Amino acid sequence: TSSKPRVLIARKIFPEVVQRLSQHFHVQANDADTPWNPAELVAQLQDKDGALTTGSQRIDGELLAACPRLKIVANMAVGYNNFDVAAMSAAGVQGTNTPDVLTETTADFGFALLMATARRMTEAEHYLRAGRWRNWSYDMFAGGEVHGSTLAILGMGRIGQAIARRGAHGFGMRVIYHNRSRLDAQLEAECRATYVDKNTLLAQADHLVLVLPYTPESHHAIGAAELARMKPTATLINIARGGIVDDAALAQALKDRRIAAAGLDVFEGEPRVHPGLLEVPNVVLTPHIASATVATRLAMANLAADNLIAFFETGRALTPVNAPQTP
Ligand code: 8YV
Repeated sequence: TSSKPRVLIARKIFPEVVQRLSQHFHVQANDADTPWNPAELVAQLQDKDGALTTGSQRIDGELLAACPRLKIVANMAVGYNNFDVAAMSAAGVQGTNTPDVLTETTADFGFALLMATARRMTEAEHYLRAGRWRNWSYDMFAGGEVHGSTLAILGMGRIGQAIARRGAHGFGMRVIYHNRSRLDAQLEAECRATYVDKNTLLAQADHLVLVLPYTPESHHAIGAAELARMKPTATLINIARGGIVDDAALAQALKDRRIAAAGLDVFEGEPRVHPGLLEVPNVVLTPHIASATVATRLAMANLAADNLIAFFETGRALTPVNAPQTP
């Protein structure tokens, strides 16, 4: 009936989730593989009560001013740096994300990227595919050790802890971490992780994994100065957000072998990639796929949908990221 809330699905998602949402709402869905630009998004959103977005859609004060009916935006991502949370709260708009459902899958990928980077897997595959493999050589693609090495984690939330567990329990790694706040003693013991300051983390890392949210404070948390503190044999893994690493500084450090290698799933200004990163061999590059298993992406879409359904049925979202003011 016409009393159903109007919901925009701003990116193409699983047809079964669109179907589910259609049972509760008047749904309008973007069927294109490309995202709407900001002007198109506003045009589609201005008569909607709710929206399902992905991490690349900016929800800010300007957009909210043009969408007076909007009450909730459900992000199909755990990160929500695309939200201007203060502007949403002031406008009385609920934001939600998709925590927990992607934790283990994303940690698996972080570990895969760490191992591929340490053991130079993609570089070696390119060599093989290019028909250059002729002989065994004692130092052919000799990389860095994973088991028994020091795993350094910057950002010790759910995903950071899941990576720590893999390293400590599966690979006998010594785990150190830095975070805005220290874990409680029981969690530290479960993760077998030791809290250190950021400079100690940088200096002692054999493999430094970034799993922190992108905020004004974490912008370029890893730049030239931080890279200079790392061991020349160290690797850097970013599965968090582009912008946390200064990609120009990283490309230079990789070129100069200031660090051994990097594994990157996220990039400043993605889907563009800094040209310097494409030129160096000692980097493993993937197109923001750490949460991309069929099961996890479906769980993320369903949790975003469940947030919309619960919010309109009960007034309460399941996984809110803010407490909007009531206008
Ligand atoms: C998403 C992510 O696939 O959850 C996150 O924060 O970065 C990924 O899982 C991406 O943001 C699209 O929403």
